[in-house]
Amino acid sequence: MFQDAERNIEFEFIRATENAALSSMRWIGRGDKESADAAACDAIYGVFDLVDIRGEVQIGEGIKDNAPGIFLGDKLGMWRDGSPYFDIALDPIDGTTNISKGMDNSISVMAAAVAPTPGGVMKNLPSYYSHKLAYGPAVAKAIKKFHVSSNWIDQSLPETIEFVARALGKRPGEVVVQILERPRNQTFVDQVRAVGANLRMIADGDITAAVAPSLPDSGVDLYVGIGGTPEGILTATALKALGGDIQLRMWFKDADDRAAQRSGMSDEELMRVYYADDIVPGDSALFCATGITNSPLLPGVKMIGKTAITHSILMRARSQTVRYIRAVHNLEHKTVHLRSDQADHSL
Ligand code: FBP
Repeated sequence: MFQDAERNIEFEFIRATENAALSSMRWIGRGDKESADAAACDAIYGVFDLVDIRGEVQIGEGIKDNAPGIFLGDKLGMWRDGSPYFDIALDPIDGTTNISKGMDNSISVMAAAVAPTPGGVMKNLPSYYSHKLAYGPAVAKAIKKFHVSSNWIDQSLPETIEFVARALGKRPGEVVVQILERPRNQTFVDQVRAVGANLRMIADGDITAAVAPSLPDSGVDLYVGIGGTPEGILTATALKALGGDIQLRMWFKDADDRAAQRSGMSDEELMRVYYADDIVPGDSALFCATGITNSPLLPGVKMIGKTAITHSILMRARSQTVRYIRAVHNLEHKTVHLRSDQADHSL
C-alpha cells in the first residue's frame, strides 16, 4: 500500500518543481536571489496544499545563509487523517545565485520517500557542508567487482582519478572532474591539475554537478569537493535510481564550527563516510527536478510567446525508471496555486 502511494503521488512532485521553476523564472538575472527562492517556496507549498499526503521536510534548505526556504520539520500536504506519510528532501532552487545573475545551472529539486511514521527514511546530517565524491554506474560497478577499498574521502585524489580512469577505460589525463569553485576546494583543483586530468569548475549548483557522472552523455566522470550537505542527500537519492554512488563525510571549517553543528553526534558518526545506501536506505525513494536555467541535467524554462516549456526528470529508486518530462504550458490558461494567499495565479 505504501509503495502504491509513492507511485500515485509522483507526478505531484513534478508539478511542484515545475511550478517552482515557472514562478521563479521572472527573477532570472534580476539580482534578487531571495525573491526567486521565496517564489519557488510559495509555489511548492501551494501545490502540496492541494495534495492528500502527510509530508514532513526532513532535509530542508536555507539554513546556511538565512535565505527564505522550506525548513526541517515543515509540513507539506493536506495532513488529513489516514493519508500516507512522506519524508521529503528539497531545494526549491539549487543555484539561486545563478538565477539572480542570469547564469546557467539552476534547478528546482525534490526527493521523497514513503515513511511508516515521519522521519527516519532519509539520513538527516546536521552539517552545512560535506566533503563529497560522486561517480557513475561504471565506476560503482568496478568498485564492487575489484573489491577495492572504496573510502575515497581518505584516499588521495590522484589515486581516485587513476581508479576512475581504469574503470572507464581512459587514461588519467582523460578523466573529467567537476569541482565547485570555492577557496576551500583549491587543494582538489591543484591535485586534478597535477595529474593532468580535465578540470571543469562550476560557480554554484552542485546537485547537477554531482549527478552528471551518472548521466551517459554529460562528459563528466567524477564530482569532488566540499559543498552543501542537503544537496548531497538529494544527490544520493538521484544516484540510487541512476546506479551511481556518492561518498560523503560531514565537513567543518574548524573546531568551533564542528562543536556548533554536531547536534549530539558522536565523533565516530561525524567522521563516518556515508554512501548513497546509507543516506537513503531501502529502495523507496523518488527524485524529481525541473530545469530553471540550462544545466547538464536539464534544459531551462523556454518561453515562446504565451507558451512556457519545462523539462523535468523523475526517477524512482525501486524501479530505476528515469522519466524525462517535457511539458508545454499555455500561459493563457495555466495557473499556479500559491500558499501565501491560497489563491490561483496566472504567470
Ligand atoms: P543555493 O542556491 O541553494 O544557495 O545553493 C547553491 C550551492 O552552490 C549548492 O549547490 C552548494 O552545495 C552550496 O551552494 C555551496 O555552498 P556555499 O555557496 O556556501 O559555498
